[in-house]
Amino acid sequence: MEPADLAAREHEESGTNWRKFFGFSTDHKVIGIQYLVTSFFFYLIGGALASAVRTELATPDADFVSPDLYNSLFTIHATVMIFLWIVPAATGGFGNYLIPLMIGARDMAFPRLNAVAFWMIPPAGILLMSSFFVGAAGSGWTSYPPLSIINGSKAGEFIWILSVLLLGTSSILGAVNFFVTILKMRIPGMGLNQMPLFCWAMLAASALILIGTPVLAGALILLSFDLIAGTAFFNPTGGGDPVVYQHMFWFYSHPAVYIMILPVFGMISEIIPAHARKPIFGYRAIAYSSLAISFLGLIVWAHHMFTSGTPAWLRMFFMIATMIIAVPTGIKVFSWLATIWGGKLRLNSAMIFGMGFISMFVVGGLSGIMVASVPFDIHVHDTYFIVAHLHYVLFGGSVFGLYGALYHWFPKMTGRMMNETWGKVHFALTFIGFNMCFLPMHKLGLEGMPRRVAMYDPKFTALNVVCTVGSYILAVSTIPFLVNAAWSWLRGPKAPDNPWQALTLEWMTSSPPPVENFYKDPVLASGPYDYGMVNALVIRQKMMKGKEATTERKTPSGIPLNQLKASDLLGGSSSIVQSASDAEVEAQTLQDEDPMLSGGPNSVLRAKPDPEEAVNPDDRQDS
Ligand code: HEM
Ligand SMILES: [Cu+2]
Repeated sequence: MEPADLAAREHEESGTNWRKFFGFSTDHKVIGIQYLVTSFFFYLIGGALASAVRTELATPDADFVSPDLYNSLFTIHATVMIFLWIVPAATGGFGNYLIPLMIGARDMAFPRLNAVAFWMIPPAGILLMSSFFVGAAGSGWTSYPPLSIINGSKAGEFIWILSVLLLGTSSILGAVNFFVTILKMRIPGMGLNQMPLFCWAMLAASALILIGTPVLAGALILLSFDLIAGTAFFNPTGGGDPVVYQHMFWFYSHPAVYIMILPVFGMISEIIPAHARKPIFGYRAIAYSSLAISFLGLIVWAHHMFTSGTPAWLRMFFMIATMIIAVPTGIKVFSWLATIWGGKLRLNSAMIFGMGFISMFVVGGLSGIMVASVPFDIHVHDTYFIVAHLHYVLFGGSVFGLYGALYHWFPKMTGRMMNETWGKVHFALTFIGFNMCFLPMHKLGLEGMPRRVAMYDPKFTALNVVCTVGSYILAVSTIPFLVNAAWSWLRGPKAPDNPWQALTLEWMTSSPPPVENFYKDPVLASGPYDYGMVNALVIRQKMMKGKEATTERKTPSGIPLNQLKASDLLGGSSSIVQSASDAEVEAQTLQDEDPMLSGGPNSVLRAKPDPEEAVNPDDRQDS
């Protein structure tokens, strides 16, 4: 296309046609934003339900709502948060928006299927919310029979099943699309080991969706027969077995926690190196640990059933398998920390949410290892300890990560920058509110406060008040975000194409990108995380030389090399980086002394160019 055309086209698009967001679009970027906005809307609804739950729990008696309504409130709260917020936002939202851009494709493999998958979500959500008119489901998001078959309104329960079936179908259609797109549509030269880590994470999460969700669908369809047709698959009064439902449910729903966290792990792996200005530590370790988590995630489901009469030898297996998941998870956490370590951190909103993610997720991971241990779990099962654990991983983990990702990619999606000050206010309120709301629940649980009950022993009142106040702070914390996002989208300063100087391909096109993503086919000029490589290494080499030669070698401005401070090295015309000749830079290409420990280019853990199809001819086998 001629430059003149480009300008004209850009103009045409920048008069952003907002109507496209309300119609059936097959553009993955429009669909991604549709997912994000819709799921955020449901997040607000889920949050309102949570506030109602916490208001009820501010006092030991059931005085704000009836116990029945309370049951519906926490059931629909959890269902909305999982199936209408985190899963669609993390996979459908960011997955759709980012994957084609990151791999240099023009769209997803099946654009119409993609739109169909999205358009199943609003009706499912509306259906679920409307069930409040007939008495919404109230047996918990797990919907265990026989309770769910006899409890409350059959209509509400049936609507709940239909809604989750629709959402599950949408999720499966999305996963097929991600799978094919990632495997088949990467630009030439991008081998699997040159993919951004978000794509690896989405590959692992999509595998879980494809394997797990059909099993959930099976369980729910059988449950609906028990509910309305009087069959007895799970109903013990007719000879059915409720524990079979639990197995089928958790065969999906344990992997589901990884469906909710793996994509966020991927986002964190993009955000941290970009704002720490360092190559990611352990590329392959992070990539393959996603696959390991995905596999292990499939064989641990019965850790939710330690108290369901599961035989001892089986509990042993599930306990050990569950604890092993801490290994690949720890590999990721330590790799992120090593990436941050010694980095030149930019503490903007995206990064502080990213770092908040790491710290809060680790708390949830540690309580996870605790509950994985059978003797401990028998004590805390069905207490507030579990509620604390799951919120540290799902809110402290997934939601913090999603916020970080929203700040990070907002400029790309909208072409506008967000306000940093309000971003930090948002973080501070979220962090304080979150910990105030959920930290005390560990203690409540250890002292025996049961979950899913509207009333409690008055001795628990004080801590419950703290939790409730924390939840109100959390509710308020969304206001600065909403105002910031809306104002920035309409009025914010224009975003450059690559405001973070990031290296993945989505930053190599305009902000927002044109309809077909790239004006010209993108070229892989560097690995996805080669941040600060040349400068950082030149400095390092120079300092090594400086040490040997003591005072003899000086910078052009006369500072002996062994007395250099980092600030002397960065920027400025007399800086040592500038004084290195190109040849010198080239000669010292990017070797780190210890490949085992290095996060740099010769790290044993780093992505290597694929000799079969590398872009750089030097990396080719035959050249
Ligand atoms: C080191 C990793 C983890 C371990 C060892 C672990 C272990 C466990 C165990 C054993 C339970 C069952 C406790 C019980 O019901 O008595 C549980 C519950 C739960 N976990 Fe984790 N977990 C881990 C990570 C995660 C992650 C990453 C998420 C989500 C992002 C998550 C979400 C949940 C949820 C939602 C529940 C409660 C389910 C319910 O009963 O409603 N967990 N976890
Ligand atoms: Cu689990």
